[in-house]
Amino acid sequence: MDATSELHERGFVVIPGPTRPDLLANAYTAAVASATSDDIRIGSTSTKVNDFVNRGAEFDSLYVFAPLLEACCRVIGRPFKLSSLHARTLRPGSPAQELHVDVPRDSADWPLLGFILMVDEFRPDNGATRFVPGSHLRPGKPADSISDGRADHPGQALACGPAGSLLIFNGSAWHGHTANTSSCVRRSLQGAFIPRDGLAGTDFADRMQPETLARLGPLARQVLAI
Ligand SMILES: O=C(O)CCC(=O)C(=O)O
Repeated sequence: MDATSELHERGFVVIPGPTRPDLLANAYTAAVASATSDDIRIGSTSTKVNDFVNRGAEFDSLYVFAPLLEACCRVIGRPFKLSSLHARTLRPGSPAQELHVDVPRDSADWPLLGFILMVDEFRPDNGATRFVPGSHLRPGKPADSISDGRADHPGQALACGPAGSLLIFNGSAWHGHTANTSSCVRRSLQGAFIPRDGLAGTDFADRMQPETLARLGPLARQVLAI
């Protein structure tokens, strides 16, 4: 099945990403290390760092990557913008995340196109994202029919890939990270596109740094709605 059909029918697809994995890992490490506390959120399973639009040129190619924007055209189907782009480091020993959809269907932010750039390889033992293929084609969210959202789902499939892979998914597909039973972190850059008239998670116009703005071309400015 080609990538377009896979995204349409299964609700997710893994393709090679735009950045060399070694350069990506180095840039991620440096960017996370230099973030200030107001942009860092330490949750029960993960540490997140906000706004990877303003954390270095190494990340610029991601949110204008042609296959990602093509996926937005298909899934969102009308003018769209980047809503968020953050780092997520999933700690070793973390349990599985509940299956969920990213936005309700009656939200102004629907349809949502999500993406995850794998800074580390995504494997069955380190928390690879799971999906229930085809679930985006049916109305309803996991909590409507599942009592334990963390439990394995009989129909689930793992989105595994080598470092540098890009996972693209329909935000209505039931998904969540699996348990990280390995002894290492699972690092990723995660983001979402939403309809242009939706409410972005991050106000990129407000946060825009002069040095970022200076290097952004017309496509990036369009995608960021700045
Ligand atoms: O980190 C992952 O694998 C999935 C993340 C996710 O689904 C979320 O944060 O909503």
